[in-house]
Amino acid sequence: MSAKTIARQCNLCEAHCGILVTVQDEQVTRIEGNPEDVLSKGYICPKATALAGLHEDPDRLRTPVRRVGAGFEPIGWDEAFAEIGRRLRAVRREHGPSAIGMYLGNPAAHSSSVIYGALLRAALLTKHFFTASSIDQFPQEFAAWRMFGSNLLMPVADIDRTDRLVILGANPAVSNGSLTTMPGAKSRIKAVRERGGTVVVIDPRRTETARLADEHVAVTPGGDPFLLLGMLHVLVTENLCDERVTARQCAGFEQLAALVADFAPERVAAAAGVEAPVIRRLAREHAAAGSAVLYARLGVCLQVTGTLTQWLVNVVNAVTGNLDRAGGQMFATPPIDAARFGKYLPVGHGAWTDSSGRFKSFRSELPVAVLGAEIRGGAIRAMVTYAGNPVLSTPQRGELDEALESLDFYVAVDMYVTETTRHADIILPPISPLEREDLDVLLPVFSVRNNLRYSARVFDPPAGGLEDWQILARLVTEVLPLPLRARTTGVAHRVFEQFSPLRLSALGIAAGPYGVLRRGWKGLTVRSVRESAGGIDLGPLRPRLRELIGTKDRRVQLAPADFVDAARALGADLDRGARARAGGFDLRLIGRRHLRSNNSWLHNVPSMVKGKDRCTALMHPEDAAARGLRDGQPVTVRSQTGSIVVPVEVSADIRCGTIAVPHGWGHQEPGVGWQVAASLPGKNVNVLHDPALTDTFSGAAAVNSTWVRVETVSG
Ligand SMILES: Nc1nc2c(c(=O)[nH]1)N[C@H]1C(S)=C(S)[C@@H](COP(=O)(O)OP(=O)(O)OC[C@H]3O[C@@H](n4cnc5c(=O)[nH]c(N)nc54)[C@H](O)[C@@H]3O)O[C@H]1N2
Ligand SMILES: Nc1nc2c(c(=O)[nH]1)N[C@H]1C(S)=C(S)[C@@H](COP(=O)(O)OP(=O)(O)OC[C@H]3O[C@@H](n4cnc5c(=O)[nH]c(N)nc54)[C@H](O)[C@@H]3O)O[C@H]1N2
Ligand code: SF4
Ligand SMILES: [Mo]
Repeated sequence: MSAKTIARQCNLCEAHCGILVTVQDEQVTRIEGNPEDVLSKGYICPKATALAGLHEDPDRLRTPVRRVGAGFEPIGWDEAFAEIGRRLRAVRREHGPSAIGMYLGNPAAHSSSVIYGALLRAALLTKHFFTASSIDQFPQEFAAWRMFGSNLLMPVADIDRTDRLVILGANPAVSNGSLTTMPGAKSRIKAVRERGGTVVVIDPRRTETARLADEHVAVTPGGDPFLLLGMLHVLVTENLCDERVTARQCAGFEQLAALVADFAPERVAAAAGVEAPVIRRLAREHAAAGSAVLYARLGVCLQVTGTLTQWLVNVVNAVTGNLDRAGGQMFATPPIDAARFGKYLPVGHGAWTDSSGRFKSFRSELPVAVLGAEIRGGAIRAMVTYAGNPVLSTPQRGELDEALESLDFYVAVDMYVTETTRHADIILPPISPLEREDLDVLLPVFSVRNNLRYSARVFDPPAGGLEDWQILARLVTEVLPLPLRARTTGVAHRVFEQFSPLRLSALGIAAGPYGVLRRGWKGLTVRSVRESAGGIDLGPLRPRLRELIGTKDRRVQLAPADFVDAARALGADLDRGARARAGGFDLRLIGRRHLRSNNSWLHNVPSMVKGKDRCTALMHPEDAAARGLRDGQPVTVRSQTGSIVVPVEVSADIRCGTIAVPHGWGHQEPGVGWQVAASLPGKNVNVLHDPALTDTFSGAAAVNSTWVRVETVSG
């Protein structure tokens, strides 16, 4: 048969790079970047080729399976749904709706099937809803909600036009950007310098991104809020703020000025781990640049001070006049303009709490760090997980395995028997990514250019194969209080089939800013996107804060009172450090991502794991020498919560006093279905992180804050 080439996107991470997939005799023979793609312009990372590996992977589930003893056996879809419905309804009847918990993982957000995830969540009416957001961008949402009046208003760094890019706690050269979706981040960063701009990276590690920068500032882990308060002190006391813009756009400048008065660089330098003259210079240069943007992500988000730091990042941008202008922090105008309605959606902070009463719900969710505790305490009796692997991805003191095992019933929507889903009674697998067609309607909200792109199917779905949204729709019909007839005759099911995510998206686009309802026959349609193999470019980001802002006075809140109080109380984190060191925990543990790894789930594709062991503890030569450690030697990394044994990797790229271990490893558990992953298991770093240690405001897990010690392995 002759070869054919199909244009679509790689949906493994947020970048959603355009790819060209060549197929011959039902085999993928080539995956390459699509030069016509309006956002990625031909760039792909090595993970794109993993799509072929996933498609062909013999370990990938192709039919529903039911647990029997220690293993799983295939069952039919109808039988599976009937059983799931019976069991979930029984739990709800006996213990109420909140006894069914739901966890929605990261890949869910990379396909429009997520609409049905939200619908299932609504149908379950449970208070026990969790997502990977609470070990990801929760602090950014919280800061956005308080400053701009909507959690959806997380600003994007306008990297393609800025004169000064300052990155803290992000490594886009590896991650390709998150909540500033920037495929080909390396070229974009290089381009800032090529056009005469400056790039600074603030990170305890000299990362792949730092290597591309003019300057690397090796902040101490958790030191960022001190650094930013010091910068704000300089901006305010040296009159470097853009008064005209601040007066027009913002409220609370006086309170902010009063707060930062106490944070002179000389006072915060030690806590930040950055010398005072550097802090002063960073502030002056940010103010002096034609345009400048501070861009921050996971390294500062997943901290006790996550919300606080994100607030200060936004404040630095706002007071220097860099909010809502080209080259600064901006808001996209996506084809489905969810952010416009964000201000009308209540965030409902604290509408309910976890059983301990300590953790408040935020936009109808509880922080995932309490998941294990809620199950063990009996508040959750059944679980639904969709595209998530919380056993490896979240800190649970290593107790989630036992907790999941203790459930009355657990159903997982996933295509692998993972460390998490191995505890399920039934696993429902969607078809392979290459068998799906999709429209990327979520991520344009955070893209560096406005765009709309379409993914064509590479292969026809196999007979009887279902997409995620179809599986989730069936689960909705099983848990809704429908008359039995509606379920058994499939009426409800046929109704849902009329409302596929693609159709719903088409409606959203028609009603959106570029759609036919606004623009008439020239408007953007799904058909026009389908016909353009690289998607449709909808132009650079445009100023639009006035239209979006949802605060009462329609101004950016520079100084929410509780944030100001928390900033004044910042010393507490230093106290925690002093106590930890007194207890013999003398190193700070941070995370690390690799270009060939994607959270917990690409380790079963051989080309993604070949080469040397990547689950290592990166350590500075001085720290290694002080402990008598050699490169490659296995060491015990111990925290107050747990311990793991991994090889040490000695490198001057990391700040003294800090070690970095990647997450998503630890595939050695019995019964997991991914055999390649199980043969190179690595260790689960999240057993070292204390689930009780969370961002003060949002409850997000603070996994870049953990005090550890490193010892030679005894015996
Ligand atoms: N290859 C690859 N790409 C990915 C992923 C992946 O797993 N692999 N995951 C995707 C997902 S889900 C996300 S959310 C994004 C994440 O995207 P990023 O946030 O860009 O990714 P990280 O590598 O976690 O970057 C965090 C950085 O913060 C630094 N850091 C740690 N602690 C501190 C601190 O206290 N202060 C400062 N200033 N820096 C600190 C770390 O050294 C690290 O360089 O990446 C996405 N892309
Ligand atoms: N210590 C530490 N922990 C971290 C982080 C960190 O930096 N440090 N990063 C955190 C971040 S940013 C994130 S986003 C989370 C991720 O946390 P999770 O979302 O819980 O975990 P993933 O590893 O992304 O697991 C994804 C699962 O979904 C399945 N899957 C993949 N694609 C699909 C699909 O299309 N449909 C279905 N139904 N299933 C699919 C995979 O088989 C896998 O089991 O991890 C977090 N954990
Ligand atoms: S950066 Fe890599 S994994 Fe992410 S979408 Fe692009 S090709 Fe796929
Ligand atoms: Mo993430």
